[in-house]
Amino acid sequence: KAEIAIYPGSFDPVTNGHLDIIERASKIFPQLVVAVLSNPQKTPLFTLEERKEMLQKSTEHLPNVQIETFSGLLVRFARQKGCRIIIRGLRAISDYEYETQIAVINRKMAPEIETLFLPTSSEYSYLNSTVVKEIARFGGCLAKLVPPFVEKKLKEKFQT
Ligand code: COD
Repeated sequence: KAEIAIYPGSFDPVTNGHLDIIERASKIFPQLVVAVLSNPQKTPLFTLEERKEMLQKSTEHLPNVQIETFSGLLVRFARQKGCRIIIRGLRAISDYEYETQIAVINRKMAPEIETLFLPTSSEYSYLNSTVVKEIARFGGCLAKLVPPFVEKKLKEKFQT
């Protein structure tokens, strides 16, 4: 069946690990919505607009991927968009516990929406946005971890 899938996250900022999942999911589904969370309770390093823009730039080569922002419940936004598949990436066992918990809660709220997990590619198994920010803060090399313009943005934030 032709389905629109949704890949939600904070993307603060987008990393090559996220992009790997986006590229792989965009080959499986005819349309992929990447949904950036606006969460007023958290203070991200990058604004919602910055996070969206970085994702847009990094997915320019993928015509069936669109970047959106959302607040509130993910399943509500997914319904609005007509998405019945939520994509999540899995790295370690620790991801599994957290992710299955969220998937079960989402399924209780919206039984018609399924969560599908894609395993990380081995080269990105250690990678997350927190690690990237930590390296940027101390002026380390980000070349293989994020796209070049994300590296530039990180350097601007930390003035390294
Ligand atoms: N390899 C593979 N996958 C990866 C990698 C990597 N190197 N890095 C990250 N990922 C995956 C993550 O596992 C995740 O699936 C996705 O990429 C996004 O990651 P993050 O860290 O940017 O995003 P999260 O995990 O902070 O996103 C959380 C949500 C925004 C999905 C969640 O908070 C949410 O849905 N909030 C809205 C409120 C709601 O509906 N809550 C659910 C009910 S409690």
